[in-house]
Amino acid sequence: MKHWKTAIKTIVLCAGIVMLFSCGKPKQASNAAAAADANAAGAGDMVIGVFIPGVMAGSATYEMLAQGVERAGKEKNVAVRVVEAGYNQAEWETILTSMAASGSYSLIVSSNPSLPAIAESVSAKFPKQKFLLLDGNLAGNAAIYTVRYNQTEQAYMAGYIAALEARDLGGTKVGLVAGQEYPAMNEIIMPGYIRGVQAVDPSFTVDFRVVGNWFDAGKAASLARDMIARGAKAILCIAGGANEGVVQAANESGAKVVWFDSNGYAARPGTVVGSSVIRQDKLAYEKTLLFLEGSLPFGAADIVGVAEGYVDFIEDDPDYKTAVSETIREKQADMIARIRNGSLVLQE
Ligand code: RBF
Repeated sequence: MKHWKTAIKTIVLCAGIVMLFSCGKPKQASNAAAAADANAAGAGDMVIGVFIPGVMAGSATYEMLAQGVERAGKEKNVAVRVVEAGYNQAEWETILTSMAASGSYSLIVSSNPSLPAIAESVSAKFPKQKFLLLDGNLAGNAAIYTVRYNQTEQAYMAGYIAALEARDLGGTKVGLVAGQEYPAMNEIIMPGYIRGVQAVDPSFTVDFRVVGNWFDAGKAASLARDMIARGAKAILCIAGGANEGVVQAANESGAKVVWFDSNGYAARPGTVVGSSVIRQDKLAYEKTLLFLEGSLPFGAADIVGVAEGYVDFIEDDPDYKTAVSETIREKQADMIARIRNGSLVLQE
């Protein structure tokens, strides 16, 4: 009798875990698939998991994350499994918990400012699980290493080009469309953007709007149309898959768009006038390699920026040269040179 109860309990528990890994989450791993990967790689139980808090399509930050980890895995012959956790943020901790509970992952890599708190809570239940978190900040947990970007620099460079373009179009206003509000947005990115804008002209103002998610391009387009109607001449978009709506709206009315995280000039040549980027693929690759070599400093929290080569502004794209006048490109280049040579210090 007792045995039956234990057996039933075990079956229910296993079914629960299997369901968790197979219900409607694209590219989600099953334990069996993860184990198969490990065997295929000939690396015993070494599987590195990449937890995508959202989906990859339309979010360069996540695409670069997966690319970087996969490159390191390939080089060291270690299997990498990407788990897209989807847009329902309420499910993220459960999904991350099942990954840790599976015991399949020697390391779980992820990225965004909300992950440190989630990973810390998972870590309390599964202390052996190691985490590498980019674009997040947490020091002092022996199972977690974080590294974030100097987003004051990244946002400042975006604000500067937005204001130069707005002034050129006879305006005094620029915009920022964000997927949602979060501390890094409100306390670092937004203030950095305003600083960049007002370095061009202290009287310029920023119209800030929030989509409410990272996928609704229709909503982003209507927000952008309204901003443009109220005088915004250039808009920075940080809204993942919803960015396309901002590009659409700007394109209809001759307003300009500034891209964040990756090179976005090709999204609409002539409309996209700036790309303020992070080298997330490079950072994910290098930190994963460090882990595989046994020297990732768990417990530490680092920050990298322009000086270290992980924050940049793309100036050498032909579409930048066609979209932006030489005079404006020179002004932008001067400002970037001042950040590089240390005469303009943008600390958080
Ligand atoms: N950025 C994206 O590009 N796509 C996303 O799906 C996305 N989801 C996020 C969810 C949360 C809870 C938070 C705090 C941030 C998210 N970000 C997303 C923003 C991302 O971490 C980063 O701040 C921006 O990409 C700018 O570098």
